[in-house]
Amino acid sequence: MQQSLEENNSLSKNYCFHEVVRIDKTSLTPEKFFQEYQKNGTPVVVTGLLDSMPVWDLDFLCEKLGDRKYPVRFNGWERYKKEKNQWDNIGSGVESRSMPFREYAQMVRSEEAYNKDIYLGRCALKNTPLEDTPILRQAEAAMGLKMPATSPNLWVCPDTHVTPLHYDPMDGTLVQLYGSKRLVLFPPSQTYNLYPLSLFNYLRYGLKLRANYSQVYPERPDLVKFPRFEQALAHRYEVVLNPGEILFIPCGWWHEVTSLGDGVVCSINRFWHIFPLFRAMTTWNKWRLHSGVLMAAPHIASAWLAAIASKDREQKLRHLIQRL
Ligand SMILES: O=C(O)CCC(=O)C(=O)O
Repeated sequence: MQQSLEENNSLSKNYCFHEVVRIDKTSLTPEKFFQEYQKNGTPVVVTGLLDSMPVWDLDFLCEKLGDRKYPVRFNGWERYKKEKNQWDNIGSGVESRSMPFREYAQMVRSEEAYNKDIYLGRCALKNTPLEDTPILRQAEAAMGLKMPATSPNLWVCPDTHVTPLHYDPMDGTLVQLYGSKRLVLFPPSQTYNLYPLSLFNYLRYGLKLRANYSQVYPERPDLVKFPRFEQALAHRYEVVLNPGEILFIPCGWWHEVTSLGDGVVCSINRFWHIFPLFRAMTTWNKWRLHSGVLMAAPHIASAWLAAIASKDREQKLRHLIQRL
């Protein structure tokens, strides 16, 4: 990856950042993707594979998903004034309400979603008309991706939403479909310098406050509280993902995602089993997270029992599976 001399226009503007390499479909082969990116776990943006994708705007999504219900996260803006270790929940742990897609689309159109930072995040497209999009399947095949761990997930929000700095326990592909997203990334080696939330939160709060999230706000870091973050800044990567582009995010890579655009922003992502096995075995961040989930086992078990006993069993169980 080449070093960019461009200055970062964010609050940490005194620091350079590295650029994520972009590779066009014309020079991509599954072998090249494996040798240069997947084998070692290196992020890359692939361009040109989705040029004939339909426009995934709100009208298109309402037509395809209309009355299907999805859990929608009510973040609210107040939380961003507090330290993250004072938050009640984070990411998939945020309180959500199930609602028809059409109702969420109306919230985006009326700006209620913007005013209250309401996010339709990580909603499985399984069993919907959008589960299997042939162009996307061909794109994944062109990258040589073979072992999906999940179905595609939909992410829809107004511009300005920020998904806080975190990492995932699997490889991921983030496919940008409408509007753009700016991602700030740090390699797994910087975990200690990014002050992850404590693993002990799992014992106290279950999956609400997960340890794969950083305590630092990378755009306005408090270097008195988090002095080691200054070392992480030397390893900062940044990329703006535009419609039709696919970002490969290897397991353990930290990323913060800011939605950009004018109105609605839409992406899908998918998680993949880590390949090759050697990288899966040696990615410490993955094991760190799995040990946290074990610590949350009593909370998870009681939530499942409550869901099984509830009248709305199917809906609640589906919701719990998504939160895992
Ligand atoms: O787009 C987002 O808001 C978050 C996506 C993400 O974290 C991922 O694809 O791993």
